[in-house]
Amino acid sequence: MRTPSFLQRVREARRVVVLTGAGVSAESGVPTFRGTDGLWRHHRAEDLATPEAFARDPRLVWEWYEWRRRLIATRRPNPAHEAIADLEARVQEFLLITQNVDGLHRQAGSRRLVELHGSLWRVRCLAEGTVTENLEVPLPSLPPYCACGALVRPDVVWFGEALPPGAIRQAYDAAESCDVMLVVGTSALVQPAAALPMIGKAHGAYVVEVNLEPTPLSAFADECHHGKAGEVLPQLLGSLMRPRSLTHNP
Ligand code: BV8
Repeated sequence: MRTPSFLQRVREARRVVVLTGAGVSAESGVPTFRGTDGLWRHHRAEDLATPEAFARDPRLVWEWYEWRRRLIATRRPNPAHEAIADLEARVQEFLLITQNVDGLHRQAGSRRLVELHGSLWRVRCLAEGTVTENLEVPLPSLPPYCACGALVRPDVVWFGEALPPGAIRQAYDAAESCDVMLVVGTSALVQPAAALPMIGKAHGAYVVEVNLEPTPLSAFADECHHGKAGEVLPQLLGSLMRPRSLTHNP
């Protein structure tokens, strides 16, 4: 008996989970974290995305976020984001877990999603802890302030900070109970997100990786598709979108 393909498994799956990283937004023109395009004014993202960097120089860190917000505001979701949003509509139980903070999945129509690392379109008051959506481009001042007069920070998870308990619990629960996990555009280096595919696999999920290059996950995945997510995903999921009668089951 031939091993069921990814498509057959998705068709038969009760619960599908998708985990994405910066690579899913690359074809929208958003720099990835560790790619050659990941530098800003010679700073590495990892050096700026920390509470220490913010405490030391909130203006510099906000200039980096302002630069990203301005860039992302001019970008649109690409076919990879759209294919994932289409998949959500066709699966009984679906969860998209994203490490990205750019908001492009939501723009593409994804609704059942967890933003593990927060969003750069939300800000959090350092005094009150209140979180508000902020789509202002450009920001009124750098660094921006709350109406109460205190500094605000981006509502994202920095290195060395704990992930929101609700978000990581939801992600672990989904990874432990899914039938298929599709991992797209992540170097699989950042924890605890990078552990999710292994948790899925340990609980019997069929794990498929779509990435430009091999990652530490590649050796463990059941299928690896190396290429651009905006090209691979529509091909991989495209026949799911057509009625069953029109597609030849490979
Ligand atoms: C925490 C928000 C504990 C900010 C980000 C072991 C266990 C636990 C923690 C650790 C551990 N080891 C180390 C740690 C600490 C650290 C960590 O993992 N460090 C790494 C660098 C080793 N983890 C943490 O600090 C986490 N916190 O563990 O807290 C704790 C507990 C209790 C109390 C206190 C503390 C917090 C991690 C979250 C950090 N915040 N972002 C912001 O964005 O401004 S992470 C950042 O990296 C982004 O979110 C990004 O999405 C994420 C992961 O990177 P990728 O998405 O994978 O992006 P990358 O550029 O690396 O790769 C892109 C891939 O796409 C590449 O493979 C490329 O080939 C591919 N690609 C490119 N183009 C395409 C493509 N693929 C397809 N198509 C294309 N077109």
